[in-house]
Amino acid sequence: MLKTLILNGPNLNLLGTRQPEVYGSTTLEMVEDLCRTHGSSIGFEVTCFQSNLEGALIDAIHSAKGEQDGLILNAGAYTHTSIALMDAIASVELPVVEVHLSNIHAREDFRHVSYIAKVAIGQICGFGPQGYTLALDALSAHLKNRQAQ
Ligand code: CA2
Repeated sequence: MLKTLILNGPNLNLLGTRQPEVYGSTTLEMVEDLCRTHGSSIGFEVTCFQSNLEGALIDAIHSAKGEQDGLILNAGAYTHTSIALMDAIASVELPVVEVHLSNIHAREDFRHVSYIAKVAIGQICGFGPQGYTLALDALSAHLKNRQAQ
């Protein structure tokens, strides 16, 4: 069984409780349940972690090396600011799929820049919670293609 860590960054613990017009009414717990269920249906053991702290997210990325086959990351607002998270991803050499609930390219200019995109295998945004299951499918396909080569 393949293993993946789903990481959610700052303020995503508030999902489903505020700003439903932007981020929907699904809670983070519901998103994580969806990921575990969909993950196991396609052969993934899914671990979930959320933190509001940049350093805790970096530690989780470092710890994934040798433990996980890939990562799914919604870095929240750190997406647009964190060279440290980008460096952490580059250092572990694991495939990372970047996810955003909202379409960051249709929002304010400052959300159009992603440091994560520079080191991710791809980005999924604008599909709400379904973006996480699409990311699992994309990671699965990526890992299978790599095995076949
Ligand atoms: O669309 C996304 O998933 C974002 O990563 C969400 C971040 C935002 O800064 C990024 O530009 C795009 C914000 C997460 C805040 O989540 C909240 C959820 C409910 C209520 C308040 C904030």
